[in-house]
Amino acid sequence: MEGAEYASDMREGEVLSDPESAVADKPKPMAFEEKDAVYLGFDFSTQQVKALAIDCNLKVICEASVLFDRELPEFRTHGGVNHGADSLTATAPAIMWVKALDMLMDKLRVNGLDFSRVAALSGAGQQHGSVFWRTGAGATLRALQPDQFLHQQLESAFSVRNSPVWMDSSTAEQCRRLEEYVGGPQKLADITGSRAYERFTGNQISKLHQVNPEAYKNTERISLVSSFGASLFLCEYAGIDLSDGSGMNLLDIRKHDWDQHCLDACAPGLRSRLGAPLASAARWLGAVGPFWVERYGLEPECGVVGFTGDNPASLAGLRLRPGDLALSLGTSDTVFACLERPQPALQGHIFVSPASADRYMALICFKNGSLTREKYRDLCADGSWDTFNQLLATAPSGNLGNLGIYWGEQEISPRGVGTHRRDPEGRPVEAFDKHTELRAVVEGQLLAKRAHAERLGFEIGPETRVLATGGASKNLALLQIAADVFNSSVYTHDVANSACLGAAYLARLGRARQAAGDTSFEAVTAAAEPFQLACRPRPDAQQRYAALEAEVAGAQ
Ligand code: XUL
Repeated sequence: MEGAEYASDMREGEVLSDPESAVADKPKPMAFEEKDAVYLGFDFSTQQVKALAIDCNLKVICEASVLFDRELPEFRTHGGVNHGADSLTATAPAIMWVKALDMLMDKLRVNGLDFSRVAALSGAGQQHGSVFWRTGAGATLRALQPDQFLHQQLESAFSVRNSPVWMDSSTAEQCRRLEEYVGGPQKLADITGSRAYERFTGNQISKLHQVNPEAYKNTERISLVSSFGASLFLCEYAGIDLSDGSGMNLLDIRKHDWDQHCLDACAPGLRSRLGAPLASAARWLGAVGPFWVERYGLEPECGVVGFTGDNPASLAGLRLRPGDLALSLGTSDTVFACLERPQPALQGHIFVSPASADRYMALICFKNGSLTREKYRDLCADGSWDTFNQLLATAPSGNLGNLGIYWGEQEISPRGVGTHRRDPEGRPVEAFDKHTELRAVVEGQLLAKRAHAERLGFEIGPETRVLATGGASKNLALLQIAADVFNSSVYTHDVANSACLGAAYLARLGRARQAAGDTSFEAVTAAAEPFQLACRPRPDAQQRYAALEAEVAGAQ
């Protein structure tokens, strides 16, 4: 029977009966006066589910969150995740996310949200995680009863109880096979925006099909965490958003369709299980299901806009425009950039942009971020950021040609480990004095970010803005070096919950487009608070860093 089922797999170009295809016939959402409208953004993140509501002036009017470990202890997660004995597998129970949503909605109500004002909602999900819906679950979604909790009704909706999440790294074998099948890692990156990564969903599905073919066979639909969230609100399966779908190693990021070769390499019958990807960014999917109207008092016209990944939603929350780059300086450092002409490479990722499908975003994760800066603060500056900054100031920018790479942890971009110091002639050296060391740590990290971003197609121009977020964005000495390295002004903006906020912006964008056609993201977020200028590049910055830049690019 399995063979017959696989033979019916749909091919490229074939029309799927997806809830989205019915959207065009639905009435335009005119039921709310814009001045009263509220937009809700959810974030199904790793450790918690959060939501915030904004009004028509983009002011946050209500927030709530549910922390998995603390508020749902029965699932025994650590940081929202269950780690396998092999230390490679990482999963989370999909039903835990459902139960958390039941609780979150009640908290929003208690916190005073008037659900009848919500004109549209959207959301973000931790990227790459997958939800496997058991055969028949679509019918259950359509028949949700408002007098019961969601989690009571969806208890047996999943063919795989524990959903693989982004921290999983158990699919090295599947990654190797996929790259081989499509003609090598760069070929796969050219199609899907990334070489094969263990956490990417195609490889996770491939593993599931191999180790648990029965569960795969009993699966009628596979969602990302994002489209799973949208499906709950729509009470029907929602398509996968193009931006979040770019984190699967399955989507052709230029054709906006699944790549048949990649599907074939991962598992049979995959196209029909994934459904058609959404046709545009911030896609209006239709109205919330009757469950939400009757249980929470949402209006029947309240719209669901395609949910996206947490990183794309953060890019929207930070309101990056083409030519901008965001530096998120946290435990690990992340670079986001908004691109028009992407060049997929062997490091970093290219995703379709969350706000307009003809643009792209680059995402590069660096494992050695704050922990490295803190380690050298402790070693060279007695644990004091003030001393750290004073020492930084005593070494000139460009560090007289001295350069360091500090990968205390196995680095992701690029793969590597160890500490490497070079003198101005490029000779390896064992140690630097304190001020040279600290400058080498900071300049090395920032130059690597510039090299990786440029390799993915990021072009620094006169209009480029670097937006710094995260703990280290409070450090002005560090931001000045960022301004000099990127030869661009650096801005800061305290955006708490950028993914939730971005999702709320996308909800507003989706509704505006549905009502009035081609509205831009910039237009619907124009009222948001502007960024604050932190530092301008010094006039000779470019010249000071030119030689080092070339050297760092060669070492990455
Ligand atoms: C990005 C990634 C993580 C998750 C975290 O590729 O794996 O940032 O999205 O939620």
